[in-house]
This record gives sequence, C-alpha cells and structure tokens, in this order.
Amino acid sequence: MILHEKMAAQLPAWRERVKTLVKEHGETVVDKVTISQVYGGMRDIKSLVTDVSFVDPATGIKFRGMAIPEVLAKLPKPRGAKIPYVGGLYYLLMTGEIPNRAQAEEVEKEWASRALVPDHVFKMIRSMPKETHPMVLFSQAVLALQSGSKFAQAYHAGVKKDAYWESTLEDSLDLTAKLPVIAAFIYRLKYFGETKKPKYSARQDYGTNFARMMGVADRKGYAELARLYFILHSDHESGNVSAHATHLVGSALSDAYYAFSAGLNGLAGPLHGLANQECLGWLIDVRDKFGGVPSREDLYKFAWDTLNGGKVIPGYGHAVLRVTDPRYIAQLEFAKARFPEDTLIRLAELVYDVVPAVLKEQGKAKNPAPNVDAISGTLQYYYGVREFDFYTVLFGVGRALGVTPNLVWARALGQPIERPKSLSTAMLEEVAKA
Ligand code: HAX
Repeated sequence: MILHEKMAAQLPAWRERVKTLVKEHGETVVDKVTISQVYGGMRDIKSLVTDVSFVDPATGIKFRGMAIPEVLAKLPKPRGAKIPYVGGLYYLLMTGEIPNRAQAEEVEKEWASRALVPDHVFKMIRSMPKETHPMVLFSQAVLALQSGSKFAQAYHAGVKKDAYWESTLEDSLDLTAKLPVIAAFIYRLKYFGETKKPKYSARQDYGTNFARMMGVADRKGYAELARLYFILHSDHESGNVSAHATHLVGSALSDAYYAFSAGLNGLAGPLHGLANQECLGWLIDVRDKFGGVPSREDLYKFAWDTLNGGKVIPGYGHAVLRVTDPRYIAQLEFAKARFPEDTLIRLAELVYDVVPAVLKEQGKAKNPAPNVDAISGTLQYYYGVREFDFYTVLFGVGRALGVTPNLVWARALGQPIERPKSLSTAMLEEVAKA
C-alpha cells in the first residue's frame, strides 16, 4: 500500500534524527513555565511535537511547511474540479510530500476499498433516541468500529513496538474511509428520517461521495465545498483540544478508534468545534433584523450592541493567530467565485470590513481579524445544509485527516505515554515565594 511503502522508506532516517536530537540535546531547555500558564490552560507552553502542521501566528496554518494557497494550488485535482482530492491531502499530511495524481488517486482507491461500515454501527445509531446530538451518534459510531481495530489485534498478538505504526496506519485508513458514510447516514436519518445505508462508490472521490450520500441538490458544487472544508479543517497543530485529546488517549496505546472518539468528544465543546454555528447564527440575526445586508453604520452599531451586551463577536479573534485566518480567506474566495450575490456572503464581506475596526476600537481582542469559523457555516447554508448542530460532525470528518497521521507518526517514532506533573495550590504558593 502506497502510504505504507512511503513511510517505511522514510522511517529509518526519522528515527535516527530524533534519537540523535534527544541523545545529544536532551537536557536543552525549550521553554519556561509560569504560574499563569499552569493555571491558564497551559497556553503557549512549548511541550508537544508534531511535524504534520504548524500554526504560524503571522501567516496561519502550514501543512507540512506549506501555506493553504500553496497546498490548494499544488495538490492534484479530480478532472474538471478546482478543489483538490482529499486523498492527496492525506498523502501530504502522512508523508510530507505533495503527491502526483496517481498517488492521490491511490489513496482515494484505498478509501473506497475500506468504506464498508459494519451493520451493527447503523443498527446502534438507529436505536438511539431521536433527540440524541449528532456528535454523540458520531462519536459512538467511531467507538463501535473499534472491534475491527487492526492495531488492537496486532498488539494482543504480541507484535513488536517498532511495527505498531503499521497497524495504526491500517486503522487510520479504515477509519477515515468510513467517516463520510457514517456522517451522511447520521444526517439523512436525523433530519430526514431515512434509514437506508449510504453506499460509497469506488468511481467517485471522497468529496463527491460525501456530496452524493448527503443528498444535497447541487452535488457538484457541494463536492467541491466538501473537499475544501475537509482539507481546511484537517489539522491545526497538536495543542487544540481535539488533536491533543486524540494524541493523549493514543499515547496509552489505545487504538485509533478509542483515541479519535475522545478527540470528537472534545470537538463537541462550545469553546472548540461549536463556534461555527454561533457565527452563522450571528450573521442570520443581522440579516433578519435588517431584512438583508444593512448599511455600514447599522452594522457598526449592531456590532457595538453585541459587545456592550457582554458578548463576543463570533468568528473573530484567535488564541494564536495574529492575522486574518488563511482558512477564512480560502472559503471567502470559494464563495465569491461561485455565489458572490448570496445575501449571507455579501453580509459576511461587510462584517469583514466593519468588525475588525470595531474590535480595534474596543481594544481588547489581540487579533481583531476573522478566523475559520466566521464563514464556514455560511457556505454549508448556501448548499442547503442548514441543520446547525450537524456542522461539528463535518468538522470531525475533516479533523480525522489530521489527527490520524499524527497518531501514526507518534507510534512510528515511539512517543511514550503522556504524563505531565501536577502540583497543588500550596506548592505553587511555595514556588511563588522562592
Ligand atoms: N469579540 C469580543 N471580544 C473578544 C473577541 C471577539 N471576537 N475576541 C477576543 N475578545 C476579547 C476576549 O474575550 C478577552 O476579553 P477579556 O480580557 O475581557 O477576557 C480579550 O479580548 C483578549 O482575548 P484574546 O487574548 O484576544 O483572545 P483569547 O486567546 O482569549 O481567545 C478566542 C480567543 C477565539 C476564544 C476569542 O477571540 C473569541 O472568543 N472569539 C469569538 C469566538 C470564536 O470565534 N471562536 C472560534 C475560534 C476558532 C477556533 O479555534 N475554533 O476551533
């Protein structure tokens, strides 16, 4: 299998590189830790390692060292499409190299051969109460797949530590292949009452399959959006909750299913994956209040009313980034190229023009620019996916594409169980006195 071959060839040099670094510089200090950081969610402490992606405060996410526009330009695309194959992105995240068309299509073929979801997963989802949150169904479904874990089987059969990554790669491909099927099934069941199992077609790519299984009207357009959405949401370093939770649970040698289900549970939180639905909600509030796109003055006042009401302006600001999120720009350009006259898109553009100035005037937010969530829901809304609580499931399908390469590499480089040290408040008070 193509990813296996490529990684197996890269591994000896990587292992040597890490071994030498730790052996020769193991005692070198990387960062200091302050009391505010210990109490403040470990913000900014440099204590994780990943070679898959890096968030540069000044330019945004880099996938394997490449910025979003470069990735979108260089990855091979399905014929007639403008947005690349998701399989190509997976190849890039897994191996660090831009694939050619045949290599990207090879990953797509792997997915097609692994997309069959066992019947018990559908049965389990169908048996849940109607009001169950789609993220609960999604996370449960991932756990329900665990019985097929090749890593768990290999581990129990006593496979050597050096080879853990191989069965983890198998699990990662199996899992990522099945997620679009499960997500689309949850969507059709929960909002349309359809119980039929979606079928993944080997003749279509990941995004096109997803668009068809979701049953949206403009399949071609939505396939492009699905590819873009999954690519943009795949990875954002290791410290965000979904990536870190996946890594942490995986570090106990729990397999990819246990680990990613944990990541999804974190993604479900309102401070993480839920933000996109709040942004769309805010835009819709503006649209409904003014019966369309308001004047600059009215929007300026509305934004100040939000702030004066003690609320944040959703979709703006970022913990790490200090510029407009390139993932926002990629989505805005996508919309402007396809449906520039859409009311919510025109509104989003006006907000982009007005809100950063308001936030600057207020003087609190370190970054007054929009983040990825400021527009992602708007694009889904345009294509008719208007069930807000489903948006985090879409994020989850994308996020799996980033956290699983991290898991495979963590196994390949023998990363140990994660175990930071705790202190009591009294101990920290002692530290403060010293
Ligand atoms: N509107 C109003 N006030 C804002 C703001 C916004 N959009 N962004 C930041 N601020 C305020 C903060 O609330 C904080 O105020 P206090 O000092 O009173 O607590 C102050 O500015 C400093 O905050 P910061 O250091 O600039 O930002 P943080 O790192 O603390 O938080 C957030 C980053 C993204 C959570 C924040 O900007 C925010 O709440 N934004 C709106 C919600 C949002 O868009 N969330 C999605 C984030 C994208 C993401 O990572 N998704 O997974």
